[in-house]
Amino acid sequence: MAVIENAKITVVGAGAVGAATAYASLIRGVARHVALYDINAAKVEAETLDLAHGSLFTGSSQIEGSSDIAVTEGSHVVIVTAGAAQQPGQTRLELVGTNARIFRSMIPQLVEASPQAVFVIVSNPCDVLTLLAQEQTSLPPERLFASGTVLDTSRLRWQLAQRAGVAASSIHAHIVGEHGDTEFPLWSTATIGPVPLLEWKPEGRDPLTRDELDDVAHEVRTAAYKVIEGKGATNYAIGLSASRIAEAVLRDERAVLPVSTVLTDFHGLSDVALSVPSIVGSSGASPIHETRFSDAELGLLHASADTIRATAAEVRA
Ligand code: 6V0
Repeated sequence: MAVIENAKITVVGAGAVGAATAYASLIRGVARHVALYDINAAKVEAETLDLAHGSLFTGSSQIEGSSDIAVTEGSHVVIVTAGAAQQPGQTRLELVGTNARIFRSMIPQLVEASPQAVFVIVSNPCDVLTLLAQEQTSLPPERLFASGTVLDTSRLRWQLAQRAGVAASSIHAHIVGEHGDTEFPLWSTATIGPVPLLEWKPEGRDPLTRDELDDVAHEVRTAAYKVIEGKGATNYAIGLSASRIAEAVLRDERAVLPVSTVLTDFHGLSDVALSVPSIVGSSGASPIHETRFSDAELGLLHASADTIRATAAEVRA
């Protein structure tokens, strides 16, 4: 596998999340060609024009957009953000019926247009939709996965960075499980640089306590509700997260990111999509089976899997 030259990414859905993903991809120079596709012709045309008007400042990346699915053809990465968004007070799992219906007709068409692409599902609930889309397309699991808890992990590291007085990029800690209410941090293996998290001494204060870590986990789990309450959607951080995943694929980075793939024999879990630390490169995402879990963390991972399975079963019924 190799770095993809002259790459094309497609962002499906030109709403708050899709537009932010396209914008982040353009300003980060993730791909030479960025395509935006939405069934709402006026919206996709307006967003594309607005993005194109900044071309002078986005290097050599080019943007095109359309309500014709042909615009997506030949993509190397397809990021799917289409569908209804969470309303204030609504959980991600409550969205599932609407978005599963949209996916049933849309995903096969996208796969037909870009048969070699890596597909990244962002629409919520992203784990359940990934599981259903995987069953529908029979693409290898590494080539169809969700952005999962990449965003939540960024939220976690930002929170810890504030408290620990160190750069977020030097904090090695992941949120895993469902991208939703049953997600949790892998505290047992978290470190700051080489130092176990609970032994880290922030300048001028005592080490972080278990209670503080519980507060952090709670803040991360409820972060989206807070943002949606205030502005109606979350979009910038997820846009950056999705474009970061595309970058890892297109540059064949083999970066460790907690994306959500359909698992096979992962600590006793199979046939369910969940986020776990995974290697992301040009062939897609592969879960890291050697990831260590404490007994309690493994219990939480299985509980998260049960929630996703139960929701998927309701949609299939
Ligand atoms: P939005 O602003 O309503 O945009 C959705 C867009 O999808 C609209 O422009 C629709 O026209 C378009 N659309 C609907 N059906 C189709 C279709 N069949 N083909 C093409 N386009 C279509 O929603 P927003 O952008 O705020 O959210 C999009 C999705 O992302 C929602 O499901 C959110 O819940 C989800 N998010 C996922 C996150 C994650 O971390 N995984 C984070 C934030 C939001």
